[in-house]
Amino acid sequence: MKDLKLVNFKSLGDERGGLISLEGNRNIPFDIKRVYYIYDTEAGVSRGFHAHRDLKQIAVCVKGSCKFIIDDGDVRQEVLLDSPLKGLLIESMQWREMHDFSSDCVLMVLASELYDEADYIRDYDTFLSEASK
Ligand code: T46
Repeated sequence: MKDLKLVNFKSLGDERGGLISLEGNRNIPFDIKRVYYIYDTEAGVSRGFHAHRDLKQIAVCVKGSCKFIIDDGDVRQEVLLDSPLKGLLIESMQWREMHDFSSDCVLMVLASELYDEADYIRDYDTFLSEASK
């Protein structure tokens, strides 16, 4: 697998506080069609456990932290997201798991497509078989 792609965002903040601007096809490498965020995750809860056939996403912990595992069917890599200044690019056909959410974690995700359950692969063996094609 190629190295995980972390995108560093430029802070436009000043003495009043922080400000980050995210723009499709500028500092986000796709047209942004959907934004969602995950928050108030209970202690010990893990999420994800799926891949997407076509979807690309950028995940940003705008508050707190959580750990991502990204698996291309060959190599599993782990990354801690703990800053609003960095985004993890999640490519299509990458299995993802999210663990170790801090109690204050707000995980914002920018997505290249509208929600489509048919794009999900929620079974790991099916993912491995599609990833090896
Ligand atoms: C991903 C990781 C990082 C919708 O109806 N619309 C949406 O836009 C989303 C994201 C979810 N949903 C529904 C589907 C499920 O019934 O909300 C429910 C929870 O979704 P899910 O169990 O897929 O959530 P996570 O946290 O496991 O995964 C989410 C995204 O679904 C997924 O695309 O990459 O965050």
